[in-house]
Amino acid sequence: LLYRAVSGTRPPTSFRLTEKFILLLVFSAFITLCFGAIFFLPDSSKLLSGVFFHSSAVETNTHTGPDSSDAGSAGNDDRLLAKIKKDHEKALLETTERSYMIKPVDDTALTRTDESPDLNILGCSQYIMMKHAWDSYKRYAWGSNELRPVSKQGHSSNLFGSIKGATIVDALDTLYIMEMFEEFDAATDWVEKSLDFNVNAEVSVFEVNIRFVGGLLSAYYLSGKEVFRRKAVELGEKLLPAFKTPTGIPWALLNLKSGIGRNWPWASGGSSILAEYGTLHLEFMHLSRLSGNPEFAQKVMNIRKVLNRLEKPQGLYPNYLNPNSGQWGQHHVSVGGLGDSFYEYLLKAWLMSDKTDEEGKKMYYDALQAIETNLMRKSTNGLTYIAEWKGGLLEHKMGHLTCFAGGMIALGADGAPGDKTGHQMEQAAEIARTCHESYARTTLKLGPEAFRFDGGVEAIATRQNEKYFILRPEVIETYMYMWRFTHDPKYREWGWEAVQALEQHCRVEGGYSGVRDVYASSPNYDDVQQSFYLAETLKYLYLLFSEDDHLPFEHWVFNTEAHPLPVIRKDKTDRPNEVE
Ligand code: DMJ
Repeated sequence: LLYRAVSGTRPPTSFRLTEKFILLLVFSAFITLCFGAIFFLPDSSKLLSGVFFHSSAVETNTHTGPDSSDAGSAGNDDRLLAKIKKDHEKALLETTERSYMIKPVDDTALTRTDESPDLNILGCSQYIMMKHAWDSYKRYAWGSNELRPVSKQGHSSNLFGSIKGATIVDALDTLYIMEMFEEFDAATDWVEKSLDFNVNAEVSVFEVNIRFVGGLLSAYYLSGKEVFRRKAVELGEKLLPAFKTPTGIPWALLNLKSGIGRNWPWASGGSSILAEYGTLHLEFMHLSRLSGNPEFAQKVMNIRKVLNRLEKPQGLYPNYLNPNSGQWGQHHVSVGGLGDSFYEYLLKAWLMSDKTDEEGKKMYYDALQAIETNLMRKSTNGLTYIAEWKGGLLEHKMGHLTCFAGGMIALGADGAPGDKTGHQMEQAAEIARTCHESYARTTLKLGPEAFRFDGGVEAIATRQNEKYFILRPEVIETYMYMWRFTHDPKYREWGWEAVQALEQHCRVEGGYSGVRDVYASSPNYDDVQQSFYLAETLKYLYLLFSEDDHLPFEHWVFNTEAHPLPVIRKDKTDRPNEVE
């Protein structure tokens, strides 16, 4: 594929360019030689044997290790293959040597107690990807929120105001889970010395909550280091003024110093957004638990009260709600952007409460029923999708963000009321298939930001501004849940396809970059390595190829940024497997 992409972009333009043509042939032969291990694979089972991963190891070392000149200039096939083998063996040894145990730090944080299995080769490749993403961030953007992997410098989004280090905090638990303890210790040291929330700047309450509070909480529960608990509670307290509205529905934006909040100017008449105010619950319940301050829990429980008093059109939750009047704004409903993680948190609140939060459970299954009735549709050729709803009219578009719903529905299927478990598992599998198609139907084999089911197309982006891919996790997240619940090998195969596409089209010398058009013949980089790539995409890939009892769902619930939070047990005697 890479050979075709490279040679296809530089065709000789006429016979007079013979010299260029010869140069191109030499170049192509060189590329073929270097990546022969990938291209001569005859079938997917060989792919799954990790040969592709070998080249990752070489690339990692070329960017970071002292041997880089070797690998970069190698024209000799034998030398190159020997190096690939050596690097691979080294990487495999490192990962299999690691103990692979995650120890509980308190009475709810147990993950596993059995013997440590060897990390399989596929999990190992995600470790190598994480290493490249992390090392690049560390080298070029340490302390910044994110990395610009092409221009090799820091990148700061205004979502975090002047808080720094989003990638460090977002990546903490992935580093821990992959047992990259040296890197984890460096990140911990940065958190201790440099993570500062005393900033006179406006932040997104939602983004800061899911990435920073969520990241710190997970790091605390995994490692037991007090600094993470302290920082999480400190930041949580700084977010509390966001709830100072007549209804208690929080503002989207908050100045952390003045405590003054407001909403996004574009959001339907000053409304707050469902996916933002509805995605605080898990973290805030844990903040109350860890701080002893009930205020966090009270704030998020009040959000539910307000929602439950409101009439819902067709049982659906509009994305906009005015925090002053407590009335819905524009009737736009979406399981993708603006709505998505609200539904996710209803289900996960119930699961995280050890299935005691009956209100969350009812709200989730009722909402899912309304979504099925009003938004879920099947295309002419049988692809199930979740459309968007605008004042009663359907827009036959599904966002990449919406693809998380396959995993969510699978996670909730077991508790579905009536005898709907099988039905919901089928829905989840169909959504996973549709989202896989959205990747498979592109040139780069990466999914567009949104794809449509109208005008004769299915699962294809038709608008230029919907063709980009920013390293988002949702499709891989769904593969991971589907794999855990079904063990159908196709989910690992699909995940492996994504690994190959990421390596071929997003990996650059300075990290991983998003691309502007997944239908283009070669990548046009957006030059951003999103922090959620390390927090979510690489973590879900790693878990997809790990054993099921690594962060088992009975003990852990993932927040919407893939930060694992322990189930809060209702009764200590109910935990025979847990270490006291
Ligand atoms: C992440 O920050 C979270 O998953 C959020 O819920 C939605 N978007 C991004 C990743 O795409």
